[in-house]
Amino acid sequence: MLIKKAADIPSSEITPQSAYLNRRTFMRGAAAMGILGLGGDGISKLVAPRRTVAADSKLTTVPSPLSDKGETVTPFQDVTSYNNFYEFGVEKGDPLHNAWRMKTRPWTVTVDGLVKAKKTAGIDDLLKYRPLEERIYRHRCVEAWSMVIPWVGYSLSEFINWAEPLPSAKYIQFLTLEDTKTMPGLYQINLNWPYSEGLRMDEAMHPLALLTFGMYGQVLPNQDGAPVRVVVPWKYGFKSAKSIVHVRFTAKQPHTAWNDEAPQEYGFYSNVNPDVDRTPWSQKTERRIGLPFWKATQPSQMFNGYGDQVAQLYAGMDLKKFF
Ligand SMILES: Nc1nc2c(c(=O)[nH]1)N[C@H]1C(S)=C(S)[C@@H](COP(=O)(O)O)O[C@H]1N2
Ligand SMILES: [Mo]
Repeated sequence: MLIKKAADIPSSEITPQSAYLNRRTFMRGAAAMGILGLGGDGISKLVAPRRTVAADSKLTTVPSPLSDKGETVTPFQDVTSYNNFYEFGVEKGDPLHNAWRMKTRPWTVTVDGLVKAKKTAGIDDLLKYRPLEERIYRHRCVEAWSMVIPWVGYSLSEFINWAEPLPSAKYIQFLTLEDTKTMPGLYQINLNWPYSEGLRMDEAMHPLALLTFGMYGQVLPNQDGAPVRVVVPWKYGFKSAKSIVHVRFTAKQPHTAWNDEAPQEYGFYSNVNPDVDRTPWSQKTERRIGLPFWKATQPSQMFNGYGDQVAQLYAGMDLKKFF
C-alpha cells in the first residue's frame, strides 16, 4: 500500500495455473538441491515422505449458508498472481514469485495473553479441528480492487472458544511469520514487522470471520497466506492477516502494522465504507479483478455488502471517527 499503483499487472506475469504448479514443483526441487543457493534442506527433503496435506492439496468441504450467492468467482489464476503480501515484496506479482520458499510445515500457532493457559496448536490439528466449510466472500482491498473468492475454513469463533480467552480479553491480535531467510520484503519495506492485525472480540466472534486454510477446494497457496490466515469480509483486505503464527488476547486495542505506518489513512476498524475517503484511493467504487475493463468498475458497498449481518456490531459508533 506504500506504493500507490493502480495499474494492473502485465499479462506476461499471469501464468496459467498448470504451468505455475509445474514451475513451482521444479523450483522446490531446485532449491532442495541447492541450485539456487538456498540450501539448508539437503537431499533428505527430496526423499522424505510428503505429509498428507501437502501430498494431497484437496480439502474436503461442506457448503455454508454464509456463502455469497449470485457473485461470479474470480479466476484462480488472478487470485494467486495479484497479491498483497509485503513480506514477499511490494509488487503484485512478487508473492507468486517469492512465497513458494516459505516453509508451511511444521507450523504451529501459539496462543497467549489473556487466556486461561498458554497453548500451542499444530497446523494439521487446527485443520482437523472443525469441518471445513466453503465460503464464497467478496474480498475488498483498500487499494480499490476486489475479488470474489471461495475460501475454505471454519469460523474464527471456534478457534477462540478452543483458545479459552479470559473475560478481561477485549481484543484479539494476529502476528504473522517473520522469516528473514525466505522473506525479502522484510528488508525492502519499512513496516513494523512482524505484520500485526487485530479485531475487537465481538468482531472476531462474528460467524462471518473465517479462520482460513484453503481456497478453491485446495490448501491455500503460499502467496495467499498459507497455511492459515483470517478473512474478515466486511473489512478492507489488510485486516485479514496471512500466515499467522501467534494469536494474542489483550485488554487494550493492539497495535497494527498499517495503522503504525499511516494512522490517518488506515484506521483500526477499517470497515469497508464508500463514504470515508482517507486513503489515496477513492472508496466509492472498486475494480473487480478478472473482469474486462468495461465491466470491472462497480460501486462499493457499506461493510462490503455484509451490513445486514454486521452493522449491529457498530451501533451508536461514529464510523467517520472510528474509520
Ligand atoms: N502477513 C500479511 N498479511 C496480509 C498482507 C501482508 O502484506 N502481510 N496484506 C494484506 C492485504 S493489504 C490484503 S488486500 C490481503 C490480500 O490477500 P490475497 O492476496 O489473498 O488476496 O492480505 C492482507 N494480509
Ligand atoms: Mo489490501
